[in-house]
Formats: sequence, structure tokens, C-alpha cells
Amino acid sequence: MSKKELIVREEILGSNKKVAAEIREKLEAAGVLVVNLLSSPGSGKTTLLERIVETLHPTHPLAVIEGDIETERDADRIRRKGVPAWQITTGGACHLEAKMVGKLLPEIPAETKFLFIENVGNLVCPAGYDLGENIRCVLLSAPEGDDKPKKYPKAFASADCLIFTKSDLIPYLPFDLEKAGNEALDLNPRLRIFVTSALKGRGIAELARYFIESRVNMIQHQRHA
Ligand SMILES: Nc1nc2c(ncn2[C@@H]2O[C@H](COP(=O)(O)OP(=O)(O)OP(=O)(O)O)[C@@H](O)[C@H]2O)c(=O)[nH]1
Ligand SMILES: [Mg+2]
Repeated sequence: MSKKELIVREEILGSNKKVAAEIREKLEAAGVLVVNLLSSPGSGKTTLLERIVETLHPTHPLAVIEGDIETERDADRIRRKGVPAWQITTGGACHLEAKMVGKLLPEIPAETKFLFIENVGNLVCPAGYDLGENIRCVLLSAPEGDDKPKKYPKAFASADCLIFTKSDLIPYLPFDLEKAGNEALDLNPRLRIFVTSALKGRGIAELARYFIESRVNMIQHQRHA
């Protein structure tokens, strides 16, 4: 990368950080916990969200922003559950940016307590972009392989939580859950780890509880600030 390209990239990231901080401040004040989900294409983000929606809705009002390169498909899947969802189509960009999320803030219903953002399927680009989230979750599905954390370190190092998905497939694959977990913890010892199967319902209640507790902590932290 040339020096000029580097300066432009730093400017873009700097302005993204500023917008992200504004989003976080605004939504925290409104009592909305924001969760950013990132992972490879097809690792199970939308299916996991469908299960989380079924667990939280309607007692814990939530909304979902879906990021994809093309189509409304993921937002349609969430809308079918009766939850407000917006689709951002990037038209080619491999990640969401804070300004894209910022544009949707006026549309989020006042009663919303959780905003889930499903990033564009990619384990590299989304890691560099803060979207104003309180919690960043990286997903790793069993079929992707247990060697991924150190191959894609930024995604794991920048996350708060690691969600193993498709755990129902582990018996059929050479996937060492402990090895992958330890590798991720090596990069980031503060990671909270969840083992889930959206297909079988494993780990969904624990994950939903983590989001609920994180929101309570966020509100308590605000009161003491
Ligand atoms: N066996 C199994 N399959 C799953 C599970 N969760 C999702 N899948 C399947 O994995 C495929 C991809 O799931 P999605 O939820 O669409 O994945 P995604 O990460 O949202 O994909 P993109 O939005 O394209 O990045 C689908 O065929 C799902 O049925 C699971 O827990 N177990
Ligand atoms: Mg999806």
C-alpha cells in the first residue's frame, strides 16, 4: 500500500470511528444494546438470529439490521418472525460501515431494547469497522475448520464473544472444539465462548441470557458514570 493510500485508509477509519462513537452514545442513552455479528458467508448468522429472535421476541423488543452485498433475503427471514428488520445492500463492499447504520437510526422503534446487526459474510473486512456496537460476536461454524482463529486473528482479537455454530455437525467432522477455543483465547483472553446449534437449539438460551445481562450491565454502568 502506498503512503497516499495509507493516509486515505486512516482517514476513512477515523471518520468511521467517530460516527460509531456517536451511534453508541445515542443508543446507550436510549437503553438499546447493540450487537454486531461477524463471520464467514454461510456460517449461520441469520439462522442463529432467527433462534435468538424466537427467544427474545416479544418480551424483549428487538430490531435487526442485515448486511449483504445483494438481496433482501436475510431481512425477509427476520421480518417473517414479526420483528422490524432493515436490509443494507452494499453492492459489492465486503463490510458495513457506521454511517450506513447511522442512517437507519430514525427508523428504529422507540421501545427497542436490542439492535442486532448481521455484518456482510466475511471474516476479514468487517473486523476493522466499529458500527457503534456494545458487543461484537464472531461466529465460527464447525465445517469451516478449527484452524481459523489464528488465520483470521483480527476478527477474533477484536470480538467480545465467540459463538461456535453448527455444533450438531461436530461428530461428523475433524473439528477440535477445544483447540479452536484455546487458539481464540490465546489471541483474546477476555472472549466469552458459546457453543451453539441453531438446528438443535443448543446454547441459544445461554446466549440470549448473555445479551440480556449485558444490557443490564450497560444500563447500570451508565447510572454510575
Ligand atoms: N447443521 C446445521 N446447519 C446450520 C445451522 N445453522 C445454520 N445452518 C445452515 O447453514 C446454512 C447457512 O446459514 P445462514 O444462517 O444463512 O448463514 P449466514 O451466516 O447468515 O450466511 P450469509 O448471510 O450468506 O453470510 C443454511 O443452509 C442453514 O440451514 C446449524 O446449527 N446446524
Ligand atoms: Mg445471513
